[in-house]
Amino acid sequence: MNRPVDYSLYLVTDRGLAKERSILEIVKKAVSGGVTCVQLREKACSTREFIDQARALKAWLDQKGVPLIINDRVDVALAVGASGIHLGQSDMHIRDARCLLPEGSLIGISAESQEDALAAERDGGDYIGISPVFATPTKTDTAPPLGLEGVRRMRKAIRIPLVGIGGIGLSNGAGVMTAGADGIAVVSAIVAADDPKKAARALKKAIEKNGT
Ligand code: TZP
Ligand code: MG
Repeated sequence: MNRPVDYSLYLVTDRGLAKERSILEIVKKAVSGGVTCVQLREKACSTREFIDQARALKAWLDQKGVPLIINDRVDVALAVGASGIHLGQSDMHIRDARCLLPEGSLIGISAESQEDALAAERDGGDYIGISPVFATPTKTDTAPPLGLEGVRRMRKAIRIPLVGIGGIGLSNGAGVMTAGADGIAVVSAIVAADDPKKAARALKKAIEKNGT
C-alpha cells in the first residue's frame, strides 16, 4: 500500500505570477515553508522546457518526499516519472490516463460541479480539485464560485480527498478545511508572495490551527 498523500497545502505553479523568479526557487521556498504537494502547471512553454522543468523539480522534491503532479500532460508525467497527473474536464479521460501511467500514479481531476466530481470518483480518480471555491483573477474561465456551502455539499457527496482551489489565501483557507476539504490548493497566495516560504508557513499554521 502506498503512503497516503498529504494534500493539505497544495501548491499549483504559475510562471506568470513568479515575478522574475524561477519556479524551482519558489517551489523550494514553499516546500520549506510547509507545502505538502506540488503541481507543475505550464500553459505556454515548449514540451522540452516543460520536461526539463519537471525533471528539475522532481529531483528536488524527491529528496523532500513531496509528490510532483503534472498538469494536463500525461506524456510529461511519464517522461519524468512524476507522482501523478492533474486533469481537467476536457483533458485525457481518467480511464485512458490509467492505461498509460504506471500503477500507483495519482490522478487528480478538476470538477466545478457535483456531477463531475461524482463521475471522477466513480471513474477511479484519486482526488478531486473542486473549483472555484472563491472568485479569483488567476483563472477567470470558471463556473460561479462554490463558496463554503458548495464545499460542504461536495463533502457530503464525495468520499475521496477533496482539494479546494480558487481565491484561497490566509484569510479564508481554514474555513475551506472546516467545510470539509482535505486540502487547499493555492497559486497566487504563494507564487506571487514576496516571501513564498513565509506565505506557505502562515497558510500551514492557519490550516493546522483548524486541527487538520
Ligand atoms: N483552477 C481553478 S481556480 C485556479 C485554478 C488553476 C486558480 C487559482 O488561483 P489562486 O491564485 O490560488 O486563486
Ligand atoms: Mg487541464
